[in-house]
Amino acid sequence: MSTQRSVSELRQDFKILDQEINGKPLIYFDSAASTQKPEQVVEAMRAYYYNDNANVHRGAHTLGDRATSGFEGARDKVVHFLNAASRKEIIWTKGTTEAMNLVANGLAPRLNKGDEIIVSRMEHHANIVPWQMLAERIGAVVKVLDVSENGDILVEQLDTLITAKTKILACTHVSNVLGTIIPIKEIVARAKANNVITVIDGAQATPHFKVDVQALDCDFYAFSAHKIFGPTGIGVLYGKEALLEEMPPYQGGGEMIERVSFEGTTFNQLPYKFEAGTPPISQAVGVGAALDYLNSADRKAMEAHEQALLTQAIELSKGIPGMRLIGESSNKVAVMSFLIEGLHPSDIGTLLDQQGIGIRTGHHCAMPLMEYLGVPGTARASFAFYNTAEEVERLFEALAKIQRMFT
Ligand code: C6P
Repeated sequence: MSTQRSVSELRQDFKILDQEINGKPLIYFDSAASTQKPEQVVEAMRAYYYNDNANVHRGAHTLGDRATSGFEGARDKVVHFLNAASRKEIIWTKGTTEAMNLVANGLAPRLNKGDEIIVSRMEHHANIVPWQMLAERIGAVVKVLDVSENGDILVEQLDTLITAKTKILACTHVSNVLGTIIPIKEIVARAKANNVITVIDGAQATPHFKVDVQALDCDFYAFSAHKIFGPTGIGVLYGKEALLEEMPPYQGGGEMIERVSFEGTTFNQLPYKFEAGTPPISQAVGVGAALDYLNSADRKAMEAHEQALLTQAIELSKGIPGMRLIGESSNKVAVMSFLIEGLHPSDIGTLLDQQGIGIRTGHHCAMPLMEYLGVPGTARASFAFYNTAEEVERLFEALAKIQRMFT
């Protein structure tokens, strides 16, 4: 018999959810922007500061050793979480955004004028702008992989999009706007067949399902801890060892060096070559606790629960006159972008907040996708395993009321 706790038991670990906003019980439907943190994560970070705080890799003392083992132990947990081949392949970053900037910088020496970088139209700005900046620096060209009307990637387009000049393909695993799960394994296979390096944005995939970077066979994969129930200020770049070895450091300073002299500097081994300065130690401890938390839970049950919430929401949306869902792929995570005729998305957000319901509105840092969809923004409700069917019902009661009163 399984000893794993049910999703309703797990919700009790999220004390923040147990409060009123504007006189109504809080409903948090903005987990795609940042997830809430279970008590176990907050407690691990508190315990670190109360008992173990020191700098890492330096001190000839017990606290330094404890801090180092918490920090490096968390890295080992990430190795397991992503099924990386080695701890050398796991680089701590500030988050997905910094990871993408690090890769774009590191791959610069591989590119020549006129080379091509492919990005999809549904990317977050974090997986567009670093490539545009790189392209500008080198004189390379950014090409766009298109999206179908219901929000899927047009994978077959790669047959014509990839040319002899294509060097990099950067694509998200899950769209933060549409919720679509992209067939990354297939995309990577097509890229690999043409010697194209693949950089995958896992910011919205890692919170929802298990990822295996070796099975995907991608070259790089990034995620942010704050979206997987961990702290802000830290994230991960996974990279294949051979590629990381050949890449130049991203930033210079302490930690990332082997020997410094005014005649020249040599760099530390992986992964430290990419981790200049005192790293985010308490945050790494928090990541370790978040991964322990996920490992101790039944991820399949979490996934099934989220999917049930999504199905319920899609069904209820049919009862709201003028409500239009944005992103109707048959393969998606529990993210629901929508519009209601006659209402601006930001007004929907404000009116829902008055009912204690927190969603996100706007362009979701995906302006090119908004332009393609022909909308200035959307309202987005995103669900996590700690949400309930009653909360989804309350969302739709509130939307029905707003629709009646304001359109
Ligand atoms: N998306 C959202 O509300 P950072 O900020 O570095 O932790 O993550 C950036 C990022 C990159 N890729 C994807 C697919 C993302 O969804 C995000 C963050 C949040 O959708 C905040 S804009």
